[in-house]
Amino acid sequence: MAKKAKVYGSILLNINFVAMKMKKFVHVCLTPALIDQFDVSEAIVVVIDILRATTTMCVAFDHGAELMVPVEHIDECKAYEEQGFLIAGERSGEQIAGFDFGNSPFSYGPEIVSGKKIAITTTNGTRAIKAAQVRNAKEIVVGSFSNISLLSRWLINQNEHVCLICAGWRDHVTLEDTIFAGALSRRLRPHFKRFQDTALVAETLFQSANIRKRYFFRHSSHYNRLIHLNLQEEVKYAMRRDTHPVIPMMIGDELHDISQHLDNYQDFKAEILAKRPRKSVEL
Ligand code: 3SL
Repeated sequence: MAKKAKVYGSILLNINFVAMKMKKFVHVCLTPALIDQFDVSEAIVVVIDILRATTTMCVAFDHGAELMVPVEHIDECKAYEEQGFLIAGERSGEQIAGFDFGNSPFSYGPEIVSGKKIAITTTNGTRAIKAAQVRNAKEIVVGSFSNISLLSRWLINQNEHVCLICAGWRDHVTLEDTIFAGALSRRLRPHFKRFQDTALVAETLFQSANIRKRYFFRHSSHYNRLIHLNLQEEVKYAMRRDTHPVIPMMIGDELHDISQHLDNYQDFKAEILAKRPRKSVEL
């Protein structure tokens, strides 16, 4: 009898857990200009900048970077040099003069970034991260095709609302970020109950893009911008799946890879926060 009660008890617990999970929503924010339509304080935000910032961040962490500090402004980024950081900066696709790197995933080889701290500023990607941060997002993680499987599995296990923020281009919607949001949303759909309409918009776009890849590329404005800069190989690289299975998460003002601590990332987070009560650099 007691054994039966225990079994029923655990079935009920499981049903409750699944029901709780099913109440969580997935929002897709198509451009940072729409971010105030969402209360991100109760959600895990995934920042998406496929070409190229969030792809490049995944590469840097997979190649052993210790941490990255995303900042909005060029001077702010430069100021980190004095603290021994490598500095990475891009505007309109091109490396900022005097910086160690631009935003090319190919510049972040293990021999260059392993064990290093990197401050980074990009036109849209780092700006989207900061936009989520000032709105007190519950957590902020970085998404790209290169970490899609690990990231989606982790999101499914968190039992939290999720908001996918596309960095876009200067507040405009971009095809590649929306397509990725659709790919991720599609993986989350069986595990979440409530999806905002933009999630379906993104998923539908992802499905069409899967069938007509060339058509979508040819019409993507940022793809064309990068092609003019002779960066077609980078675009191809950014579209490859699961090449860099890491989960960069904002902890304080820093991005850290939590992929080694997936079961209990909160302990890792507390450890980092205790070790580094550092404030952002004063200008
Ligand atoms: O906008 C950004 O943050 C960048 O990713 C743009 S670029 O691909 O480096 O041009």
